Amino acid sequence: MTLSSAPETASAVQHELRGSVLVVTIDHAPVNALNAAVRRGLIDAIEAADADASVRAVLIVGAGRNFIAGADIREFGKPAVPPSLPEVCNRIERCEKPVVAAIHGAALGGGLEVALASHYRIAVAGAKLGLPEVQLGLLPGAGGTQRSARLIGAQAALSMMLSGHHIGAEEALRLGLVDRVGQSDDVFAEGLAFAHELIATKAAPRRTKNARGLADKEASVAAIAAARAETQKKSRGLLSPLKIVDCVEAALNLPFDEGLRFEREQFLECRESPQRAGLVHAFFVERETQKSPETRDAQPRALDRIGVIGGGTMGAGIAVALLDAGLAVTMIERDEASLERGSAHVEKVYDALIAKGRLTHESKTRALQRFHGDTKYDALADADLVIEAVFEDMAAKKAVFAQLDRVCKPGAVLATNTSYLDIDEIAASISRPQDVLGLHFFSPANIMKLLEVVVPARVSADVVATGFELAKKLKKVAVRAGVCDGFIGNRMLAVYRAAADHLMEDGASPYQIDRAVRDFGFPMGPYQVIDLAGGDIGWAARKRRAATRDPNARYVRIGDELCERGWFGQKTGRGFYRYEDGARTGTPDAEVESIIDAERERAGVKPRPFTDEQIVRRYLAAMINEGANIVHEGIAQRPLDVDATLMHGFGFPRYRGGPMHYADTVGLDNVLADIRAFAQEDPLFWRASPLIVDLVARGRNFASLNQTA
Ligand code: 3H9
Repeated sequence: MTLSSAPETASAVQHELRGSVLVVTIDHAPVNALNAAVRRGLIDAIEAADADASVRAVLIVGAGRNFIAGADIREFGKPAVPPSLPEVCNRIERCEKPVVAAIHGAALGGGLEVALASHYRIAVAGAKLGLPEVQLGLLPGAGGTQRSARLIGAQAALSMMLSGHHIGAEEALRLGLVDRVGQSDDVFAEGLAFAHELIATKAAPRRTKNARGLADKEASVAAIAAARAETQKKSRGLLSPLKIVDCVEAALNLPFDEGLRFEREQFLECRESPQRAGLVHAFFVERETQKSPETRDAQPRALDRIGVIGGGTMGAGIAVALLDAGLAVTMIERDEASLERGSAHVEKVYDALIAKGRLTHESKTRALQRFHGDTKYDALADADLVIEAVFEDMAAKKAVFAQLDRVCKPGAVLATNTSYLDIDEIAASISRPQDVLGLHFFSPANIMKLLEVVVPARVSADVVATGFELAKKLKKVAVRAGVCDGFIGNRMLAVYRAAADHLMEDGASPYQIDRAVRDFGFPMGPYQVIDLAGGDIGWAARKRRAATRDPNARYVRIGDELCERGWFGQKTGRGFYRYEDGARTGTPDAEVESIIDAERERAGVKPRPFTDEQIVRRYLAAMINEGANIVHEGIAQRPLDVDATLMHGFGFPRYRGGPMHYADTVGLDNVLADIRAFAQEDPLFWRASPLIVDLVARGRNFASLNQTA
């Protein structure tokens, strides 16, 4: 059971006496975040409890689906309003009557800190307890580092805070984070019974600051040292993970109050940092992108039986993503041999997961029970949604859609996974254009979080809403995109890769470019990515576009030179890097450098040196400028949709919040000045986006365009 919400006019925290228990209910929809009103209300309630002799225990519960989801993230970056959360937690801990926190749903971050400051804790089934601050570039800043370590020991506390993962009620009981798990899911009844029991047994307040979880000093020192070594290796670009370790060390070595002061200083430093701003932006972006005019206005259609056309890498990856979400999948291939290959591809994805220990044979068997293959389109007569993933050729796609038009039931959603073809043209080729949608997955489709929901002109709103609903089922970040060559992500990729190629021909080596881009925070540089994906893919696209390319546009031939030698990257053992004996990490190749030298000479370029910073500035200016064009043309609804695309499909570091957020942090006027300076050399490539020019003229930034769609 969950407690029902009080009317909106009611205050964010109510308290009422139930016998001798003061029941304090936090009621601040949607997730009981600890904004100023809730903080004030909690202090008032505890003051009331201490002042009233008839109160013998206090029970804190949350209304709605959660206990408390944490500090109010929307307050960060704004002037602080007292009381602070540390003051609230300290006041709860000082209460002279026993305080029970009864937890259902989320008790996260500051929410768990309120529970830790309470004297007793009970959780019911479905509770999620965690300290996820690290995922927002923060650390628990209301005593959480000091109290959690004292309560459950250094190792368990570090593991919770460094991973940011939440745990369930049973696991919390095992760790000693809660005292008991409720017999039923009625959190109010369970909490009240616990409070009455404490009164009956004359239990005194039990303050977590006095808990003995760090008593084994040797074990604590070892846990801290191990966490520090591990964190130093893993937390590139992030500020808070090492500070979390420092705070737990402070919990071990300092008196409680000094530890709290130390934690506060570290917290404030993190809160004011750009990486916190980037990660909080990312948090909201991931939620905002799910909102589109269509999801607001229309209901999704049914989504149980799904068809996938094509069993290549993409089709198989999509099938696995669907199966993993519990959906039934029918794969169509043109003949038995192709179908067998397609099924084998699906199995291979699962076998790779089993080999890595991420999946059991039983789970694979269970998933494959929902998988069927067929060579006849008629097998899709019952499908609610079909995703076409055949090769990128307009005639082939139209042939598939003609079949779908013939066999699918009325109202079935017909989606294409094309990366760049004109979906309006595909839609116009059949009798039901209103049912045709783009669902653009990224490889590997069962892993990559991004799904571009591409919206053709004649599609009906409920079909678009169905695309978003599918993304939700697949736990993907859906971004609404308009129809154009490359949609949002690949269109931007083409431009910033061209900027990288220009840098390479002008004098930077591909190895320096990759390093500079990695040091910025991308997991890989552009040339490593080309080698991983296969250089032949881009080569084919370049050949396809050759006829329509502006003859005056700069064209760098280095990639073509490598492909002409059959150097397609990892799969051929050579690309921009050498991969000796099947190695997955490449080594620089002197021969590639001579090819680059020869191309520079052929193009009449006198090579010049670039610093890593200059490389990153050009790379990002190209990315930001094209992102702005995409927003300007309405292909992306808002700058935040571009941010989500780059963070979830193209490795843009989350802690930098995406290219558009990043542009705001460096200042749009600075980005514009860079673009104009680069345009001196190549005015055709570096044309400032009208959107940037307009925003700079009006003294505004991209964030000002990020209202809800
Ligand atoms: C912290 O606590 C710091 C302290 O240690 C120190 C302080 C001194 N604030 O996710 P949903 C909004 S840091 C404000 O779609 P679900 C969210 O934006 C915090 N708003 O629902 C959305 O708004 P909208 C540590 C918040 O059911 C709506 O609530 N805590 C907050 O799928 C529904 O959210 C965390 O990091 C917030 N804290 O999942 C927990 N949280 O409707 C962050 C959510 O306008 N939250 N909103 O789009 C979550 O993980 C999930 O929201 C939760 C619910 C699991 C709670």
